[in-house]
Amino acid sequence: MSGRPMVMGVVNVTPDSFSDGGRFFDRETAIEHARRLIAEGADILDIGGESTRPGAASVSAEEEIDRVVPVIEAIRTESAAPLSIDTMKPEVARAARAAGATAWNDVTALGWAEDSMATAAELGCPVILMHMQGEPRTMQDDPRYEDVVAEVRAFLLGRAEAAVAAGVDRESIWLDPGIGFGKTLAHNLELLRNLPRLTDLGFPLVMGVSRKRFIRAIDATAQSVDDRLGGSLAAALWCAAHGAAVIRVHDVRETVQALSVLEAIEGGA
Ligand code: HH2
Repeated sequence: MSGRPMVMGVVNVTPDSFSDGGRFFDRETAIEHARRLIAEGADILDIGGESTRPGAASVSAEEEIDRVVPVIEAIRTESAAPLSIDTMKPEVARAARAAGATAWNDVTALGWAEDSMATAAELGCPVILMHMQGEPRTMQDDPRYEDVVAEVRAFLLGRAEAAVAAGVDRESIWLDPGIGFGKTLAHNLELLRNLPRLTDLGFPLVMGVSRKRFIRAIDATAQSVDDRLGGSLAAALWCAAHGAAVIRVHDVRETVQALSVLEAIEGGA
């Protein structure tokens, strides 16, 4: 590995169940959070207005735009940090890009809408194509694969080729195996063990392991997402040591520190 991977800090602009103060509260909280992640060393922020957790309710494009655009505009006025928009909807990606987002992170690999591919080509920014089996609401019901690594690899390559055919610049494509998206613990571990079979596709690899449920499946005491920092760091270091280009995380400060220590050790080899 040369240099540490980029750290992508997660900024959610989704309603706060403790808040009855309406969107202003969520917005201000998100902007404050984004500032903190930049100060903690995030290389890129991933802004999302719709949760992709299993069972999460879906949100209209208008609502999503209403959530994320003011946050992107606010961050843009005070920072030049790269910002990705985490959405499956082309109209949200378009609005976010107009507001200053510099990349599109799509958990459906540009497969959600008819015009997703064409929109990505038109926006002309980096795009993250992620693998998911099924759809968020039901994806964890009973995921099955013959060979999870081969299938995820073939899917990602197929989507990358389709994106290039639709006019997306090859250099703008990043791939992500979608840890936890329609995968059992065994599937997630198999993918993590075989990262070189994904990096050898020749595209930067994005990995989202932070606070995910597979950590709870390994450590039953990690019921709450707040109990999963140790597992998140272990997985982030593994991904970094096996060629990931970007690690998507909630705990930016701790991850930057862990990656810096790994880099220092490797630098002395
Ligand atoms: N994971 C989540 C959302 N978006 N995007 C990419 N490219 N890769 C991922 O692994 C990924 C993603 C879900 O993360 P989670 O921590 O469960 O939810 P949230 O986004 O609300 O933090």
